[in-house]
Amino acid sequence: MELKYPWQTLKDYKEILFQQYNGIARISINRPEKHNAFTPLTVQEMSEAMELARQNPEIGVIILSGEGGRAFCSGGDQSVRGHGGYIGEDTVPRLNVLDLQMQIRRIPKPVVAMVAGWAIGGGHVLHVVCDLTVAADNARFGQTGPNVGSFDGGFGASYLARIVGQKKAREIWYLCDQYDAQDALQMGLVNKVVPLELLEETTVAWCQKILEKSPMALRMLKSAFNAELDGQAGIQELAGNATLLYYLTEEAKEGKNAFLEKRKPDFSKYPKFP
Ligand code: S0N
Repeated sequence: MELKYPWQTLKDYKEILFQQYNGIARISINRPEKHNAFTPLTVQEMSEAMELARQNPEIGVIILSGEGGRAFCSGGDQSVRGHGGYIGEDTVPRLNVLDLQMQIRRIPKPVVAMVAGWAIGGGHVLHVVCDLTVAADNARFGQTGPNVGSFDGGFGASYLARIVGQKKAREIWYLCDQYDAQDALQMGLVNKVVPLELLEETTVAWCQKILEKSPMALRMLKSAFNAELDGQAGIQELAGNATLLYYLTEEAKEGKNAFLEKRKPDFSKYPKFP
């Protein structure tokens, strides 16, 4: 799939592309010969790129995608799956995609999955944990775990059930059927379906719309959506943002200044809102 926009490389990696265009970062799995199955290295690189995108003040939204136009991601690379996880060059078995899922969920910038072709297994879970999914008309979705001796009982099950409902989520996992883009749209699994040739354009247009919005409002909303589902960890994320906002106030600065100036703080002029 030829890209239409002049994406610029932010950093070179072996198994992913990490690029930016107009405030949008694109992290794309670059293993099209394996339908973009991930190895521990792929995940490690995605994780680093995600952190770089988080820290980069120029970046407001992140696109997750797969190269080649035939697959978003086909999950863990079964050829390197060993005893207790996926095995990289250091011979240590890892399930590090679970950390990446958490990172996507907690990064305070929207993450948009741009899905062409297969989103299967752990690859399906990756799009599920993204904030939004724009799918091409050739996209196909599904879980394979019970066929290949694997399962994701975390976000891959519980968050999926929040999106499509308990019955449908159980069907997806128990039957391991594949669903086309229209099926996915109907069950609320994706936000929009477009012809493959319009996938990049539409996803970028959605990202540009997001970039016009208040970054603080988006940050608060993302953590609020998470808080409802994530228990204590979700409250911690939302409360961290409340602290950030409080630190921006003169009222909070009076407390810090008084400490540094070795005087009693004077909060008397700050309103006691009803
Ligand atoms: C996607 C499928 C249905 C596409 O079929 P199609 O179009 O017939 O293409 P193929 O000829 O099958 O594939 C083309 C080439 O790509 C290779 N390939 C595809 N997928 C993988 C893969 N996942 N690993 C390694 N190679 C893959 C094919 O082998 C082929 O190469 P050649 O031509 O050289 O033979 C079909 O490809 C398919 O069903 N793929 C497998 C999908 C799958 O089962 N994925 C793994 C599912 N499990 C996970 O993802 C683990 C989940 C996970 O990560 C996790 C989550 C929570 C807790 C733990 C874990 C954990 O890490 O285990």
